[in-house]
Amino acid sequence: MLKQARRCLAAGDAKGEFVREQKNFRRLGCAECAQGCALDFDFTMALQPIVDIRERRVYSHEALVRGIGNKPAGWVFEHVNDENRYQFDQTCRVKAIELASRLNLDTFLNINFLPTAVYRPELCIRTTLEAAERFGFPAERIIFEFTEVDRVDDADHLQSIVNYYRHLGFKTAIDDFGAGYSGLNMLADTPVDIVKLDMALIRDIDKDRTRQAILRGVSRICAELGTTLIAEGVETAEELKVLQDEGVELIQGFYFSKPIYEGAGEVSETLYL
Ligand SMILES: [Ca+2]
Repeated sequence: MLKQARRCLAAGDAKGEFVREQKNFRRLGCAECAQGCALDFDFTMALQPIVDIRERRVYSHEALVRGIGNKPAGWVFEHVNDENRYQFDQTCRVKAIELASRLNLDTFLNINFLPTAVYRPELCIRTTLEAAERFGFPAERIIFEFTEVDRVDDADHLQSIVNYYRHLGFKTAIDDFGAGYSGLNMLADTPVDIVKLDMALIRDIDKDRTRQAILRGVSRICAELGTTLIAEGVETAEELKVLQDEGVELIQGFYFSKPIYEGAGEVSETLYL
């Protein structure tokens, strides 16, 4: 895939394909990129398994930022601002891939990215491809999760990024589906491989007929679209039972495992229903 991706990059450059005029963003992003400016704070990753309950194995691990010494993600994000957002996004990818490689992960790797930190998709993906190559982690096992939290006015920009990543062979996922701006209109405008159902729709779903109805609806939409559904934030066996009965096969949440600081964690066989 790497070779194919590189060919696509070259072809894209030559044809000017996917290159969109994003003057303000491009100026900031590429200048930082060229200077290779380092972040003035350090951080690392925790990994949380996403479990395939049908196959009874770990399907993927989501990389989640942590401060050194397992400081919470909030501590890290306090250090991110408009000036370093691009560098931070790129560094997140490299750190996630480096950790996955160090732990010899044989699963997929979910990486969160900030659409607002990607200026020109064809340039901003290079660091990721190079990290995959350098650390020997197969790029085709990377899943990019995205959510739009702060810029709803540029749906075209988001679509161009997601389409480009898919074009290169990466899997893409809408994160926190059903929360904030990650809703049905995003799914309608931006075809993806995976939808991650937000934890607020999962919480106490076993006691809540409304949430069960929403789950059935989303599940049916995903089945019709050929989109994979992941349930996030599953905490109890009762919640898992509802999801399993509805045919959801990929589960993430404290029920199976909390994020493990710089580790991959194990899922106990006794937790499957
Ligand atoms: Ca996520």
